[in-house]
Amino acid sequence: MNILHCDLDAFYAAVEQRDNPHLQGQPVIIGGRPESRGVVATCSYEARKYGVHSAMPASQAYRLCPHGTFLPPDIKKYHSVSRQVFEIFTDYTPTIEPLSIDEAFLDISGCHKLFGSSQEVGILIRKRIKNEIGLNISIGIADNKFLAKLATNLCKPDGILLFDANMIQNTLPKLPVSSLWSVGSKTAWRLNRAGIYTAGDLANISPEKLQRIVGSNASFLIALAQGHDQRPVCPRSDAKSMGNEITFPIDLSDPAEIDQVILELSSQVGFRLRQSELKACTVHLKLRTPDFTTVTRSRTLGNAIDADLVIYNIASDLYRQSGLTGKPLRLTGINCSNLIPCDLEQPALFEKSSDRLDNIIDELKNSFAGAKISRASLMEK
Ligand code: DCP
Ligand code: MG
Repeated sequence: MNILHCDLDAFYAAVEQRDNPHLQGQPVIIGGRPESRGVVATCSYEARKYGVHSAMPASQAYRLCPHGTFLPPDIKKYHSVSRQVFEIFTDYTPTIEPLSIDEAFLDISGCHKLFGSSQEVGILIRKRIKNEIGLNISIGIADNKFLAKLATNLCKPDGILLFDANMIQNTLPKLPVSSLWSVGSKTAWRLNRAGIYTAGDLANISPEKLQRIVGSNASFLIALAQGHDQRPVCPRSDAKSMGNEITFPIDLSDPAEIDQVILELSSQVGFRLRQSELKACTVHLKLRTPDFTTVTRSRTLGNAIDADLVIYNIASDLYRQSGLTGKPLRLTGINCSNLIPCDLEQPALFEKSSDRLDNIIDELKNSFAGAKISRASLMEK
């Protein structure tokens, strides 16, 4: 039981509740303004009781929870909190695979002598994040990545759960197929249509039959349904590419709104690159139209990059040159490839002004908590 999956609870909303005590225990919704066409990034568990969730149009969230407090995201602040959280992880193991701004796998095989059992390490990490950062993190513990993440989902919010042999035998078979890694709503629908509803149903099916339904993913899915997952925790620099994408709840066509999504995705990918101490030489933009046609555009640079705004400028440029500006889109994604570790990169002759500004803004925000400091260009957008 050496794999920990750690995921902060209602991350953006929890940071705002921490920094504004009058919001504690209240429904807080982070994202677009209720009157805008924006979407919900996340919301506090108090707001989830009303049916509000991530990616829902903000106007719908307002109808469900009109008394909620709606706040715009303060991405820079969340990045700096996230860095503090990841720093705590590194006190326990170097084998950390960041999945997003608030989520990571930790392989803690080597740290039992120093810190005790996996459960004790989990308890310690939860306590430190609560005491030193003021946030709740849920932690799943298991023998492999799939079961650890499943455990986190089962114990959220503010929980810790060991997915042991007893749970593999008694709990896993009863879970719906949608709990399995890579089974989205479409695959779940196809499985259900074939009479396969639970992980238990999947665990006993012949690979040949399953292959006819899900294709080459069949043996991987059967292994997961039986509680097996061989994938190692891939620390930072093993990744070949890093990307994030968003499928919109309703198609978007307004170039300003798409640009805003590109900015958000750039900051997510930039964050992951910096967390992994990697830089990218190629930026890819992926656009999918309502008829599922996927268009990708990419640009390879002479230097390696990791700053949000540099990624954004390239991706936004690719969007404008894509021929799809103003056309409806159902998905937008950004992927960075040709990754190199930061310490292998040739040092730039002159520090780029955008990087320097990133650092200055981070420092100011850290020194004056709650202050509204941002780039004018971002504020205009
Ligand atoms: N996020 C976003 N847009 C989404 C999903 C998430 O901007 N469609 C942002 C806001 C979240 C953060 O990423 O706070 C982390 O995502 P999670 O999926 O971990 O969601 P939360 O941490 O908010 O809630 P949970 O307790 O379910 O983990
Ligand atoms: Mg989370």
